[in-house]
Amino acid sequence: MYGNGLLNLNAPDRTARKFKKMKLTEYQVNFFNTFGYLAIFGMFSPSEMEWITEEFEISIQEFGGGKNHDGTSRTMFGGPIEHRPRLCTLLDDERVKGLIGGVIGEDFNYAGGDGNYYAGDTGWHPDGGWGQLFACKVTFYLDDLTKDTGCLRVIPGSQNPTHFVRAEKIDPNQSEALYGIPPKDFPTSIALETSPGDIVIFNHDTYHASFGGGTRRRMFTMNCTRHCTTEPDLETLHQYLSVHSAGGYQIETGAGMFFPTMVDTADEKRRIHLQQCSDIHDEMFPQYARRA
Ligand SMILES: O=C(O)CCC(=O)C(=O)O
Repeated sequence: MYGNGLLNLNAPDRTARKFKKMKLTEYQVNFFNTFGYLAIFGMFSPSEMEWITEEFEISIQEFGGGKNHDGTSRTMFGGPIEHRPRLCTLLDDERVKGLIGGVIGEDFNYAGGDGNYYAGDTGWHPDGGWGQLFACKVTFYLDDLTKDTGCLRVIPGSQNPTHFVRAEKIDPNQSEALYGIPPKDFPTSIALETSPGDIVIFNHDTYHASFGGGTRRRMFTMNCTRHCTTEPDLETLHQYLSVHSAGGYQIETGAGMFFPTMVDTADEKRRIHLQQCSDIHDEMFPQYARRA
């Protein structure tokens, strides 16, 4: 079930998998720009989700500490799509590229991501406070999730610096103390119930959360930024990578910004999305750059 009136808006994209190249409609781009997120239901077919889920499980088990997950806290690992050649191809997928490219430009930078077995609630937070559409996150949830079992929630429009949450510095996690309303029901927030294959993209500045999930809620993300050419944008990208990168987290990938499989299996088209972050990361964190 998909509430929030989104079904109609996104219904045409249930057939997206039939088309090689996906181009967002003007309505979808407007929706994303106004509300700070966009859900594409049924972007990946059940058979595609079978291999994606299998590859994710191998990745988190072998590279991500999944074997030690006991459900008491979140297990998280970096670059979830970067450890296995087939998962790396998500960055070559015309639908994924059409989605990201449609909101931040076709020459977008891929900037890693995180793979998770989540345990319990994730409180309200934005991933950034750039005050502009600088970075976005693509989310893959690998289980059926409802409003009562941990689906993604967003506060539509909260990416905008003038939104009341930001302008009035309201912490939605304090909703109970402030209004007597549990944070999961924070007024104006919506629950995006999804099944595997449904993809949600959101602006990093958009407040999001999850409530009521189990102890092994599987989810992975792809983070992306705009390709930068101006001085101010390049400065922002440096700031971004100083935190949100392998070097920022002091993780030795063996190949700088990305894990080697992502780089070693990249063709020219994929490199367009790897180059800028990789170059800047090598400058900022030469100690983690790949040795020749
Ligand atoms: O599904 C969730 O728990 C929310 C995900 C999240 O907070 C994030 O990816 O930043």
